[in-house]
Parts: sequence; C-alpha cells; structure tokens
Amino acid sequence: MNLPDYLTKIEPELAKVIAAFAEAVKQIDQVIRTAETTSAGSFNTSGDEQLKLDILSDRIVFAELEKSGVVSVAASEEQSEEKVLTKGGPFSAAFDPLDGSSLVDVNLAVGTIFGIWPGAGFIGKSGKEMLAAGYAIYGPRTTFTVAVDTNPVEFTLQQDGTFKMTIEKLEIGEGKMFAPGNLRACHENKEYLSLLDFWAENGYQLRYSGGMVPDIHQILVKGKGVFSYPGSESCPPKLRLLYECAPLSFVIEKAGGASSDLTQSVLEKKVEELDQRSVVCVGSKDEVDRFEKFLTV
Ligand code: FDP
Repeated sequence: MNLPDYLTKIEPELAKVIAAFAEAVKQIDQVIRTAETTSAGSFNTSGDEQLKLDILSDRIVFAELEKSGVVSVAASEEQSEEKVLTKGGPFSAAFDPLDGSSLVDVNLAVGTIFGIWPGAGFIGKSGKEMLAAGYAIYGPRTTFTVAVDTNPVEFTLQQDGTFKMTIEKLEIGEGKMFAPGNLRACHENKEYLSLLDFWAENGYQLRYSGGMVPDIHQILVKGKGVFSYPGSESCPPKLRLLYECAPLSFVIEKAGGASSDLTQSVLEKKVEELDQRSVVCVGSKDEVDRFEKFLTV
C-alpha cells in the first residue's frame, strides 16, 4: 500500500496535513543528501546553533503546510513564535524540521517530527488532544511513520518519490533494550545512575545513537525497549514538549507503549510555552514504570 491509499482512510482535511508533511520530507531528504552541513551563524530560541540545513528544512515545512490550506497556525522548533498560515483552517501543526541536526555532519540518522492539533494554537492544550503525529528518519533509508487513531505505520521513500508501506502495524511489548540520554545528569542524579546500573547489570542491550527520532523508532520497530532523558540541577532536561516529547509520546502510546514526565503521561502535560522542556521517558510499559519508581524519591 502507498501513502495516498492509506490517507484515503483518514478524515480528508487531516489527511491533507499529513500529506503536506510527507511532501516536505521528500524535499528535506534531497536537501540533506546534497546541501552543505555548515552553520548558518544563528541560534534558535533554545540556544542551539542553526545549520543552513535547519533553516532550509524549516522553510520547506512551512511552505508545504501553507499550501495544504487547512493549517491555521504552525509552530517550529526553529522559530520563537507561531505563524498564522490559513485563517480559519481547522488544524494547528507543530514540528521540529530537523531533529538531531548536530549528527548531520557525521552522517548519522536525523529526523523530522510533527504533531497535529485541532483548532488554532497550542498553549493550554495537552498532547492527548492531538489528532495525529509522526516523524521521518533520514538514514540509510528514508522512512515516514505516522499514527492517527490506532497503531502507527511505517512507509519507506522509494526511488520514484512514492512512500510505500513497509510496516503495517508497529506494536510495543516488553524487552531488554535501553537508550539512555543525558548521562551527564548522573553525577548529580544518583537515582538515574542506579537505574542505569539496573539496566546494565540485568543484561539489557545498549542502543543509543544520540538522535531522539532513531533512538525511539528502534523501540517501535524492535517492539521493545526504553528511551530516557531526565535531568539534574546543572544538566536540566532539554527536550521540548511541543516539538519532540508530545508527538513522539503520542506515537509510542498508539503502539501500546507508555510515556512519562515522572509524574504523569507526557500526553497529560499542558503546553504552557512553545519552548517548554520536559523530562521524558518512553517505551515498554514496564520500563517506563521502572523509570518512575527509580527516579521518584
Ligand atoms: P540535537 O541536539 O543534536 O538536535 O532534540 C535534540 C537532540 O539532538 C535529540 O535528537 C537527542 O536525543 C538529544 O538532543 C541529545 O542531546 P545531548 O547529546 O545533548 O544529550
């Protein structure tokens, strides 16, 4: 099955937003393969240095969302403010155009993340209100994963520019694989250190690339495992609720996994500001429970 066939099963206006992201992904794929990986000489609101690729990818996504004609407001991790695109459009879309861009020059996999909400704007809304979310990975293959009402599905970009369904049902069970982010926090966060000891001493397989999207996608494809990114006083959590944590938690929970910010599912957490950070742990339910038990003192 190709992406257009899959989209016929989704509410038509919502399908237009997903199709817009897929179109943007095709263009970003080309840009990543050929454009320079140098700095643009600017910084985003989070203080991350912007690459020319970040800025190009950002423009591509905004242009495709505007063309869709159904997105009232869009917010990007690369911009400090949301943009009004189509007045009266039924949806809002938040995205990180190129997540993990510090990995581009070393040729590791990077991604594009998106979440689609009803109405105009994001403040005061929570992830559980999302209508759909997904991401692309630019690696040895370019894949596009999307979740709407049920289990997420994976498509792979073909040479002719079409997206062919490659996994029709992503589902998460239990299993021993861990992707622990922000290890710098361990010197202060001894509870996190104890959890890492637990995973290491119990024969868990370490699989961590440093890119949030591939590090989470592996949990969906292998059907097991955990990704964690807590913080400590001098190494606070840096992952963004709106652009990263909420959309990826939506996909994980649709696959039967769990998410936590240490007090609740990430999807329960309300967006208070566009650049809001969150502790995040996603993956197999037992592992997310374990994360909460070890780190809640
Ligand atoms: P990056 O800074 O390279 O853009 O979202 C940011 C992110 O990558 C995630 O993809 C990744 O999981 C995380 O940062 C890794 O951050 P640190 O290496 O700084 O802990």
